[in-house]
Amino acid sequence: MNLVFNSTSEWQREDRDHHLHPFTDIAQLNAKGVRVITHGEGVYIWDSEGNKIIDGMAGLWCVNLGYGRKELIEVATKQMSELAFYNTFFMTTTTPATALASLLAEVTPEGMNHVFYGCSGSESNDTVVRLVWRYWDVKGEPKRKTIIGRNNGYHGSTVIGACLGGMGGMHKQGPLPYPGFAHIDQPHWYINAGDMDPDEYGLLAARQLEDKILELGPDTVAAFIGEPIQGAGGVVVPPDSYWPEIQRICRKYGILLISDEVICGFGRTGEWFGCQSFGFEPDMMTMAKGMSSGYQPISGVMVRQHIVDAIAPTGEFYHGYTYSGHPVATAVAHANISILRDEGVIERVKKDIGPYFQAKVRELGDHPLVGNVRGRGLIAGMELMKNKKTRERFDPVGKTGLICRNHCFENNIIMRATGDAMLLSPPLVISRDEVDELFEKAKMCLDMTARDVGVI
Ligand code: PXG
Repeated sequence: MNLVFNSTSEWQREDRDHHLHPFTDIAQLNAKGVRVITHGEGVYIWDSEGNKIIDGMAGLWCVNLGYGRKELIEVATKQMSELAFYNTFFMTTTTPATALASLLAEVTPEGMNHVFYGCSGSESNDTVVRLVWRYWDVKGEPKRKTIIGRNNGYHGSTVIGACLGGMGGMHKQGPLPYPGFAHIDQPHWYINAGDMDPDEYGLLAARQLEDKILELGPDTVAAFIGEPIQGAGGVVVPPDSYWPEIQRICRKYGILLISDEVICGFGRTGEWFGCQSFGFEPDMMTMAKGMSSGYQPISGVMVRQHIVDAIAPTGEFYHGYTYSGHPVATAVAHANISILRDEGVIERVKKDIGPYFQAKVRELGDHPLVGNVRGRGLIAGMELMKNKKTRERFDPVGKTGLICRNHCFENNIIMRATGDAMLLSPPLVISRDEVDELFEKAKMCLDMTARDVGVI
């Protein structure tokens, strides 16, 4: 079987003929031809035409240590030769699976001492749901089944991930969400709040949770799940008042609070976890992406002690994946987290490169197309507006974002578009010079977009 093709057009042909891509308009892709990425180093990737591209999205919000870290490659190679696979079912473990669990207990918030492993954020959110249901069963409150998420929240693409999330497009393509999943608004101050004080709006947005709990009946609600900063939904940074109020409401009605840290976890916001940036203490956290800097598919749910204590004495929990705690993935994640810790990568996001990046992105707030800039650490969103003075949006929303994304594509910078928000989430190891390059290119693409849509 010939697995190696010689030219971009051959790769494109084979890809078109045999590969179904995630979240992709197939006809559109086939008309254009796929871009073939061949290698990466630091914050750059290269395509099969030799273009060097600055990756403002760290792969897919995940390559926190950047591409080509030798230590991670060596650890994977060594682990594969020692023990490429063994499972963690049936009273067994492997040394990397346990070593990583122990390290995770150290770097995650106080009181979180146990991890349940998966291979993707979606899988781990399925695990969260199984754990939530089990918890309330063993606590003697089996009526508590409903989980509340948020519109435009993203928790993955499995059936349950899509139920937890609030992506209308995904829901429409299935009979989703299933009963037992409910949603409140996202805390999007700029779009929803007019001139209201952000903290006042944060409280208002959080109180929708209380309204929803009362509407559903407090004794039927099991948990609330949210991303500290919504990522795929447009880098929606809630006002500071939001999360403490959400926590207060969860505690008041005794419902579990879940932080989906798949994007925010492992340093993205300048703290180890997003919940620490926003001052709340979840009962469980979903982690993936930055857990291994994307070098291996791995995820986990961190579970607070009181949940473990409730479930542990009650017999078998019928849940798990063949690759839960995969030895190569856990070995690589262990090396990745050790580097994040020992090299002070997250400290640097908090004190140096994060503030530098945020100052730079806020300069783009002066751009005629950019109505709102938001972010923390090394994550940012810029909302493109038809008229920033009157906060008039483009119609339809999304077309301008796509135009901008296409300019980025042509000019060798990766930015993601959600609606008309342009998003950045570069590797945490990005240098100041690379941040400068990123924003030079971003501004150029914004200028081109502004000309296309007649804003300058
Ligand atoms: N939770 C959050 C907060 C995520 O961002 C998932 C769960 C699911 O993880 P997996 O590993 O199953 O994909 C995610 C994933 C985008 C994009 O276009 C974002 C994600 C995935 C794919 C595309 O922004 N986030």
